[in-house]
Amino acid sequence: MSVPAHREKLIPLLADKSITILYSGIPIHVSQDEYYPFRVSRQFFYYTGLTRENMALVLIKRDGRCSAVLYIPEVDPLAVRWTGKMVTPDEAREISGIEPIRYIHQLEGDLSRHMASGIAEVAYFDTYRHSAEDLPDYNLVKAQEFARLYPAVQIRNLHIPTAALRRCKDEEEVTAIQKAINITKGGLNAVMENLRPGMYEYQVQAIFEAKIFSEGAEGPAFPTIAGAGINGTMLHYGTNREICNDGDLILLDLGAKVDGYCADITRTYPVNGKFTDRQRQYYEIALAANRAVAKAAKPGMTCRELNEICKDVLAEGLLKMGKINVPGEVSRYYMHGVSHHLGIDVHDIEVADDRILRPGCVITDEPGLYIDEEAIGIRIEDDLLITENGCVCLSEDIIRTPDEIEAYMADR
Ligand SMILES: [Mn+2]
Repeated sequence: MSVPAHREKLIPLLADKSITILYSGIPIHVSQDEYYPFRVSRQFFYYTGLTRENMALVLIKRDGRCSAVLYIPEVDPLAVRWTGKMVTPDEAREISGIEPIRYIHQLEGDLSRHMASGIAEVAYFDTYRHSAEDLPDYNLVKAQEFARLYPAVQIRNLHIPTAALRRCKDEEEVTAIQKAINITKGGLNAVMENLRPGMYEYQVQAIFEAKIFSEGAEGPAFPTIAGAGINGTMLHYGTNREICNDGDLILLDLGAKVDGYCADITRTYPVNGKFTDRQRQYYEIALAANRAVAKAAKPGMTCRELNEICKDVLAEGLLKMGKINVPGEVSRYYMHGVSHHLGIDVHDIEVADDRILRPGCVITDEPGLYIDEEAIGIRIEDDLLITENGCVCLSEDIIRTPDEIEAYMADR
């Protein structure tokens, strides 16, 4: 992971006489002695390559120069006994490329000394808030604490410069996404090999997840969606408790996570291995939209413009079928955007006031049709890397045409 390069790119975006304090996060309590699985701050991961709790990165910029210090917990033999190995200073140095490494219990004292010496007029924290109803996350809590202690220091949001950097992926990031996609492909092939009428959706999920774990993925990039029949028309269906009936389609929106990066792929398969004529008609329309977006995506465009292209193709197909009477009615059967950015987050962070695609952006291409009254839900999702003059489909060889799918499922 080229995390030192990520920090180097951040430095020019930071104000002079500034301090940046970014925490990895703390485990969130569920009940009794149970904690939610720890999820590291994605920004902390981007700048350090580390994924563990109770760590912090501090950057101090003055006179155009920037120093970095990484704070980690001291290895505690009792904690190791219960929950396994901790990151040693040598490992932290090796992974992050940061020197010096100090202990997290030294951070408060260090900050107090820095601030007393008047080192910073600006302090960067990750103060991103997804929704006003959300509990504040750890970085936001620490920003509020800091603001109470040092009210004269201006707090700025580290999320903003970080979004600008994370938007364009470097070679190593693209490699990680490609690995995640390749493992996802294996999982989807395993599904096609084993899918049968009468199976439960969770069994299909299990086939996919067993395969990606066995191929070395960290796990699913997000909760696997396996929706058969009418459930395929619910965009983020995720209970996966129902039966896949003969004659149903099953919509699978899923992905592996590898080296901290996500794949996000959707395929829609006939449960019994063969599309009905009606299903195939709709499928071909969604596929035409998928191909049109992959053909059009290039630097200078926006995801909104790609969505217009997608909607035009879907509307044209539905008009031809006689399913709708005017193009605007397409929104009855297609109601989401065709693209989002993809990276460390499945819905990767975006730059709010600059949505133009650039080389290095990785976006999804995911048209769908959701026909409730016929219990047909179809989505075909690929991942595109924007290049200098167009794009490459990183998931091109995950089979997607009805003929390919039927042939693969017949040959099992
Ligand atoms: Mn997606």
